[in-house]
Amino acid sequence: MSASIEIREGYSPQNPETLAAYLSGIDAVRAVLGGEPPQWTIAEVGDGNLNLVFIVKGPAGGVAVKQALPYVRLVGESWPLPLSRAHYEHMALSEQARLTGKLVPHIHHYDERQALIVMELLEPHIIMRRGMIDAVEYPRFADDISSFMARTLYFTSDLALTADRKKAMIAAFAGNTALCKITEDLIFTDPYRVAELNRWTSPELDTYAARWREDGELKIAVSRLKLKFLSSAEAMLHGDLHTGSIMLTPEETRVIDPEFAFMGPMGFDVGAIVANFLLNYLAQDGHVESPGARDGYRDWVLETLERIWTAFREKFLALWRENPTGDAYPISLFAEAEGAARLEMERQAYMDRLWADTVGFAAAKMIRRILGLAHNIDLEWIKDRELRATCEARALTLARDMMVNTAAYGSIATVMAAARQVRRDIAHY
Ligand code: SR1
Ligand code: MG
Repeated sequence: MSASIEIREGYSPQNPETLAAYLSGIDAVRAVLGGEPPQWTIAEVGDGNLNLVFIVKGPAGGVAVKQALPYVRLVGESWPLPLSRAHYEHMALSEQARLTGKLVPHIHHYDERQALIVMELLEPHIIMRRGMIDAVEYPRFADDISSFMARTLYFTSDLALTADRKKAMIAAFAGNTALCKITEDLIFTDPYRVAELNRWTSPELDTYAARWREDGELKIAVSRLKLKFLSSAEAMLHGDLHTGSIMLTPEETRVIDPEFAFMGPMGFDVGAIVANFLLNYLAQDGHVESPGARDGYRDWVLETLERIWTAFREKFLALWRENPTGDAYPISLFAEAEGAARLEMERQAYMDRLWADTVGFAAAKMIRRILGLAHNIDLEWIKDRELRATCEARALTLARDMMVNTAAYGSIATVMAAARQVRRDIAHY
């Protein structure tokens, strides 16, 4: 944590009154909203961990306004956080828009000094995590998110970029250190030690939390992952790609909130999706309305996860075959038939390594949502504490095994089978 709250000249946190006056001075926003400021309705709706979020509606349309606060909203002013995260979010959103088009919200206006982004209002889209808690199926999602990940990760990697452009991207995102530090501490370190902000379902899971802190094998495994996160600048990551960072309808998907963006290991983004699908799968028992009511939905969650990984792998490989423009694996070295065949084998091996990273990072992200500071409502909203603890114990057990025995999880099918098995194995925490 940095020592004091950032003071930026001209910056002030908005409220509904100040925001109306501010937006009335921006032609592009006035055009979207229509009418005059007194006709606009403005509500602060932020329920995330870090920022202010306003929904603004006028006679002609609406916008969403996101403004960074100089501290972590979830914790308060005792945890300062730089406003520069809006700069990195804007840069990542612009790059993601270039690479994926309509899979991210349109930006109407960006104000660097106010650390404020005015975006397309996503309506009737909802946060995916909420939809999955209500057992809503999203038939387009596997195709959309696999395209998003394949395109953003491939085209910002050394497979597509020349070394100078790749290094320029590393330089551009290198300053997002405070957001990376949150991840380094909250995902890779705190759940495995006594830390002030840790929390879990207590006393039910006290023995689990203690065992996780004493587990040398697990702490080595998570430290290897942390080293990879710290040192492997493979591609531009979204950096926080959980189901709370996705807004969608059954027909349309938008990825939001890339303020944790930086150049890091690809498996971290893919692992976030895997982790959040597994957590939702294991949380479904806590939301069952009547016996068997969620059986079909649980299958949909795992089958969609399988489709996401399979489609991602295929799309990433296709991009590599069609766009071998980077300085890694120079195509001129593999022109003849034998070289081309070897390169194809290497591509498959590359994806296998990326899968192994994905399994490890997914495990780390599951554990942090149960033993660390920031939890998932998939589990938090289970009212029956015993049932919730049982769902969480299953997730912890699966995640531990994925992290220390990653080699046993060589395919998405093995992960799906293990998720099904852990529900059968653990009847009570
Ligand atoms: C203090 S921030 C906690 C978490 O919220 C964000 O969504 C990230 O997941 C971060 O780790
Ligand atoms: Mg977020």
